[in-house]
Amino acid sequence: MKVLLLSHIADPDGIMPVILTDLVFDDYEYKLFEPSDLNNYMLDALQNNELDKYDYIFITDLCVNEEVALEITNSRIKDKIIILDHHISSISLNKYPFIHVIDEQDGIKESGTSLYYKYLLEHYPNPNLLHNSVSYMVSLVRLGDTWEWKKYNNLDARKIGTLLNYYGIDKFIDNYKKFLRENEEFYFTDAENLLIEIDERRRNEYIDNLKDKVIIRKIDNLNVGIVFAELYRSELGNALAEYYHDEVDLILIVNLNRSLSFRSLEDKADVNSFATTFNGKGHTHAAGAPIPEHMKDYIIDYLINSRNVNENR
Ligand SMILES: [Mn+2]
Repeated sequence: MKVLLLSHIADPDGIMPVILTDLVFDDYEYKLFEPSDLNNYMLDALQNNELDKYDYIFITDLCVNEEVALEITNSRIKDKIIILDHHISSISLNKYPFIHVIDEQDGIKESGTSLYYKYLLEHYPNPNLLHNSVSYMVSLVRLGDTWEWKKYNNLDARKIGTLLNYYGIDKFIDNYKKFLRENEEFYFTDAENLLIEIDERRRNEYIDNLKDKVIIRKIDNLNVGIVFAELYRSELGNALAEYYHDEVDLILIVNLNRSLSFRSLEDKADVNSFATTFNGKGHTHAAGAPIPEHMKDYIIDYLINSRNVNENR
């Protein structure tokens, strides 16, 4: 039985399904995508019949768009593909039998990893999955991804993201494939704990330093705190949203080399709908969007035009 997993490249919630797949299936391949790239991949792969060689196709922490969902419905793969996502922006796609977008159930917020874990437990029971280490790591990833760690003050949850940053995707996967097989209980090694401690200090300094670099602008009747930054996206967005609680409805982080991120506090703006005005999407209080196509060119042109050129030089 050959399995294909397509998942989200950006964070532990997208990466953990690769590790779970490894614990359960012998013969599998995986590919990781930014949300916008998944649709193009699927259209190409459907066109080239590339997916015929797989017996099962899982898509986790991501969802296709309507166009691709229709293509799948009219294809040979419609009975062997399952999409498990928790991004509320895709909830209307639940009308397709192979798409399961679940944001919350039984009073807990779901994540891509937690939905996939439940699915595997139900359909592919395997002794590896029953290790406490696995269920605990799944719960850490879910708490981290849904930001519920704050509610329970579970500091271990955010450590997983820190380790993913340091290990890098491939090493993170290799490390936990082995660790979760070999260990009944989950723990961080001494070296990992040291790394996490150093990172915490760096992160606090980074966030503190950006506090006075926020530019507030009114957009669509919302006060938006805008900041240019590349690191610690979620922590930064939430820290700034708290710091500017009285002045802004949401924080917009511009990472020129990657994307736009929108963050707001529980009692503040719906950033999912705000993000759609930037061709983006996500959750009610955390969303993303691509960098507008010509933004870098505009900045470069502005930079060139702003030069103080002495004509008589
Ligand atoms: Mn997720």
